[in-house]
Amino acid sequence: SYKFWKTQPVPSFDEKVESEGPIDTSKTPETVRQEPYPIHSSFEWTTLDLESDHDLDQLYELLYDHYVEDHDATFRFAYSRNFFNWALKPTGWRQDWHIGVRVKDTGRLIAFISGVPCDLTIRGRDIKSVEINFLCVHKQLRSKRLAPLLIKEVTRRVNLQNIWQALYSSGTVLPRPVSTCRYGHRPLNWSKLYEVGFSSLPPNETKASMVAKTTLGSEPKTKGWRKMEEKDISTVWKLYDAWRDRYDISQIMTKDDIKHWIYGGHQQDGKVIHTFVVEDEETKEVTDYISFYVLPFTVLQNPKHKQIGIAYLYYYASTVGLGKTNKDEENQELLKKRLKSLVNDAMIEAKKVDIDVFNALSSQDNTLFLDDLKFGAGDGFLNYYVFNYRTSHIDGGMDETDHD
Ligand code: YNC
Ligand code: MG
Repeated sequence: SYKFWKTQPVPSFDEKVESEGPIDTSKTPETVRQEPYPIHSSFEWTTLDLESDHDLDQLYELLYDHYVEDHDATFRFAYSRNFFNWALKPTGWRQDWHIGVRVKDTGRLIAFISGVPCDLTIRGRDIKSVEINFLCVHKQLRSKRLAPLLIKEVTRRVNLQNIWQALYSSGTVLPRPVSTCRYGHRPLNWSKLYEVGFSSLPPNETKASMVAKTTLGSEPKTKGWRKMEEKDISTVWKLYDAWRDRYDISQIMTKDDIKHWIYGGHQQDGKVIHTFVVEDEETKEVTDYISFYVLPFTVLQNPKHKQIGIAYLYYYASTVGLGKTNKDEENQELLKKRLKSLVNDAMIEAKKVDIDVFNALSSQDNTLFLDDLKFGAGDGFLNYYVFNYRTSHIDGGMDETDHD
C-alpha cells in the first residue's frame, strides 16, 4: 500500500516517463522546515560524532545486531568501524547527516540513517545529490513508523543544504527502482561456504570436485599488475572519469573522491578498499585499475564459523574499453578478455586476504565475465532509487542474467 512512499516525490509503478528530471521543484532551503520533526517523548534526535570512539562503538553495536540479514536469517552484514570511517566520511561529509535516535533516559542508540555527498550524472545531466544508507531500527522497535520519520528528517537536513536528489539502494521493492541488479557469488573457499550453508552441493558433484573447480591460481597473471599507490591517484581519476561515460548513471568524482573511495585515503591498515593497477612495462603508464571492498557476514548460530570474509567488486576501468561502446563487437571481445583477467587477478588478491566469497552485481560491464569466471547467480537483488527524480529504466544487467 506504500502509505508513506505515496506521499513522497517518487514515480509510481505504473507511470510513464515522458520527460526526465526533478519531480518537485517548488522548495527552497528557506521554505524547508527549520526544526527537527517531532519525535515520541521517550526518544530524542542525536547527531553522531563518528570521530569519537563512543559514538562509533554505538553505531557499530546497533548495526551489528540489527542491520540487514539474508532471507532466512543465517547471515547478517558485519560492518566494521573502519568501514564506517570509509563509507560515512568522504570528502564533504557533514556530521549532521549522521542521524541517530536515542532513548532519552538511557542514551541507548535505537535507530540510524546517514547521508553523504554523492553527485550523479544521469544520462548526461549532472545532479547534485547525496547517498542515503544504513537505515536501521532496533528489532524491538520495528513497525512503529520510525523509518518514515528518519527518512523525512534526513531529507529535511539535506534540503537545508539546497540538495534535492538522493541515491539509495535496497533489497526492498519500493516505488520505483531506476535499476535492479542481481548479485553473483564466486566461491573462493568453497569448503567453508558449504559448512556455513552459503553454498550447496550441486547434483553430480562431490565436495572435492567443487573445491577443484573453484581453485584459483596463487599469483596474479596480468603483466604489470601491482597495488595502487598514492602516486596513481591522478591517472586512476582520469580512467574513472572517462570510463563512466559507458553508463547511464554514474557518480561524479573529484580527485579527492578518488583518493578516498578508491585509494582508501589515510586508511592503509585493516583496509576496507583494495585497489590494483596495471602498469605498462614499457611506457610505465597505468592502463587499468580494479578495486574491491571488504564487508564480512556474521554467521548466525554456527558452531564452527563466526564470520565469512566477503569482497565486493567495486570500480574498475581499462583503456581497452575507453571511447568504445558495447556495440563495437570486436572491441567488446577484447574488453571481455581483459576484464576476465583483471577480475581473476583481483580474486586471487582477495583470497590472499582471507576472503571466502567474491561478490559482483550484474551492473557495470560485469555480465561480460560473470559466467565465465564461475560466479553463481544469487537469490538476492538490489534495487536502485533516485529520490525526487524521474528517469526511464536503466538496465542493471538483468536482461543478460537468468531470472530463474
Ligand atoms: C527501506 N529499506 O515501505 P510504506 S537500505 C526505504 N528503504 O513505508 P516502519 C523503507 N523505505 O510502505 P520498520 C525501507 N524499508 O508504508 C522499509 N521502508 O510507504 C518503508 N531493517 O516503516 C516501508 N535497512 O518504521 C514503509 O518499518 C515504512 O520498523 C515502514 O523499519 C524499516 O539503508 C527498517 O534493512 C528498514 O532496520 C529501518 O526494518 C527496519 O521495519 C530495519 O514501520 C534491517 O518504511 C536493516 C535494513 C535498510 C537498508 C538503506 C537505504 C535507505 C533509503 C531510505 C530512503 C531514502 C530516501 C531519500 C532521502 C533523502 C532525500 C533528499 C534529498
Ligand atoms: Mg518503526
